[in-house]
Order: sequence, then structure tokens, then C-alpha cells
Amino acid sequence: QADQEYLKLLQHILDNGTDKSDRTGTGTRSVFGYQMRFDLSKGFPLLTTKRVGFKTVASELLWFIKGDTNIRYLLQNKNHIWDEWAFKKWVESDEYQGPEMTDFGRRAIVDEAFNTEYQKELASFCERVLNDDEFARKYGDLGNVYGKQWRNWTTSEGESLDQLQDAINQIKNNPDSRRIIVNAWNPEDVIDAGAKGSKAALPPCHAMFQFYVTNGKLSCMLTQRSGDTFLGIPFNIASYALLTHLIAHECGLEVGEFVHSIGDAHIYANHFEQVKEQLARAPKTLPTLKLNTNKQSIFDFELEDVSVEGYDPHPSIKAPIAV
Ligand code: DHF
Ligand code: TMP
Repeated sequence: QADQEYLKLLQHILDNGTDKSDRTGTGTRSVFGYQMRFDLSKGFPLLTTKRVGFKTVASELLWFIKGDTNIRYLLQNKNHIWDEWAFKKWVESDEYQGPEMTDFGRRAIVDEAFNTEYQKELASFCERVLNDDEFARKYGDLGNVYGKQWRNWTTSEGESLDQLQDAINQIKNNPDSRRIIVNAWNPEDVIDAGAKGSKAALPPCHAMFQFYVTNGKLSCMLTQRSGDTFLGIPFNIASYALLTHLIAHECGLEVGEFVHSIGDAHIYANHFEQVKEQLARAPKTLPTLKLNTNKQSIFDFELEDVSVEGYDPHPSIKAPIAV
């Protein structure tokens, strides 16, 4: 069951992790190298021990699949999980004239007055990305992140590669292949990622995935270099489970397993209370995924074509995100 597998990781980090400083200055407890397995035929792995927003997971995944890297599509679907990383580019730019926003992520947590000002700036930033084309082109774009690398990887010769389409073609035509891989980790773009003027807002966390076909079933393994176990990982599990279902559907296969390998698996120091609360909850029955079977190609799927049935989770648990 998905929740048990996930809760085991949380407990494992609490018991065996080492306390470690990190880029964001928050502090984490972390382990290195961990693998989870989810049998996708046993229900859709959307956690039940806290509410995980399925529509948020789905709109982010469809955004990757479209090859889009601009948060405007996410905002149009009321998805705010990438706001901070676009906002960071804006407030660090020469054009930004508003109140000082340096280190906004950390200050918003500790300084109530600052947080009010920050929320106001962030909301007006989102409004502008939604309504001002020119501004959106300049500041809504996260650069060479997942969508770009999956659908439109630029080669050293200046050609474009569609890794996702290629993976689907291989699954259909050469399913025994051991080379069915999509790689988001582009060393050229990653080297200064996140720095001012860099090509990508954040180096990919879910860096590479591979497909495997046997007995008419499609399995997927994700290699994730860094995992925010409380906030990010529940989304990553659901997202790759959904991707595997969509591709299996297109290729006429059943779903097999999702295998999740994580490098640095950490719990942020300001998530410990939330983790304890979640660990005390009893898992419930997993929901099932419903796809609009009138559609075939994963590139034709829209948000209204995917949904979950029978999802009755424990309430959501709020936690601050480290920027
Ligand atoms: N940075 C960090 N420090 N952790 C992350 O998990 C992370 N994830 C990113 C980008 N940068 C990151 C992209 N994915 C949330 C979940 C996933 C995600 C970004 C944010 C998040 O805030 N989840 C909240 C609210 C979700 C909602 O708005 O519905 C949650 O409670 O799950
Ligand atoms: P890092 O680049 O210093 O590793 O910081 C990225 C943080 O974001 C880290 O805590 C992992 C987390 N993260 C996820 O867990 N899942 C995701 O999908 C993304 C984009 C980030």
C-alpha cells in the first residue's frame, strides 16, 4: 500500500538520518539512497494520510507533457506550486522596483509584517503573468526546466529532440529495450541553475526516468537526486504514477510498478511536527484513476480528462516550503 511505503521512508529518515545544513538555510535531516516501490495495479498512489491535490499534480504533469515552461498555464489552472521560483527571477531583475524581497522565502516564515507585504507582491506578480503577455514571456518562464528537456532538448548541433515521444515510440515498437529513458538533467543548463541570468530556475529534482515492459505491463523507475520528503515527494509519486498510466493507456498496456529511487531524501527541520502528525494517521483505501478513454495520445489529454474516484483522505497538513 502506498501510504505504508511512504510512511516507512518518513520514519526511516527520522530514525537514521543525519542532521545536515542545506542550500536554503532551513536545515534538514537526511539519508542518502532510498528506494520505494508502488504496485500501480493496487490503486492509484495518491496519499490518504494527508490530502494531496490531484488536480494540482495533474496540471503540473500536463504542463511538462506540453513542453511548456511558463507558469502562466499553471496559474490559469489555479496551480501555485511554482510561483516562488518565477517570482525570484522577477524580484532579482533590474526592472523590479517594489519593496526589498531578498531571501523572501525564509523571511516570510519568521516576519509577519514582511509576510503580508510579500503575499501582496506575489499576488500582483501572478496577476501580471496572467494578464500581461510581454511580462509573462519575460518573467513567467522558468527557463530550461522539465518541459523543455522532455520535449525539446537542444543538441550541440542545434537540433531539437523529443525524448518523451521517442520513449513512447520505443515502448510501442521495441518494448524489450533497456534504453527507454527520458533525461531532464542537462549539464549545460544545470551548471549555474538558479543563479541570476541562468538558463534554468532550479536544477531538475526528478532527473531521469526509465520504462520497462513485461507481460503486457508498463513499469517506470524515477531517479530523483533530491527529495523534500514531506512536500515534494507525495506530488512526485502521484505525478509519475499518472504519467505511467497515461503512457500505458496510449500503448495498450496495463500498469505495472512505479519504482522511486531517491538520492538525498530529506525532511526539513520545519516539517518535523507535521511529519509526526502524519505518522500517527491510519492509511485508508487508495483511490482509482479515471482516464477519458475517448482520447488515445497522451499529448491530447487535458485536465478534465483525468480524475480520481474514491479519494477520501485525512485532512491536508500545511507546511512552509524552502525556496
Ligand atoms: N522546493 C522545495 N524545497 N521543496 C519542494 O518540494 C519543491 N517542489 C517544487 C519546486 N521547489 C521545491 C515543485 N513541486 C508544493 C508541492 C510540490 C511542488 C512545489 C510545491 C507545495 O507547496 N505543496 C503544498 C501545497 C500544494 C497546493 O497548493 O495544493 C502541499 O501541502 O502539498
Ligand atoms: P536543491 O536543488 O537544493 O536540492 O533544492 C530543491 C528542493 O526541492 C529539495 O528540497 C527537493 C525539492 N523538490 C522535490 O522534492 N520535488 C520536486 O519535484 C522538486 C522540483 C523539488
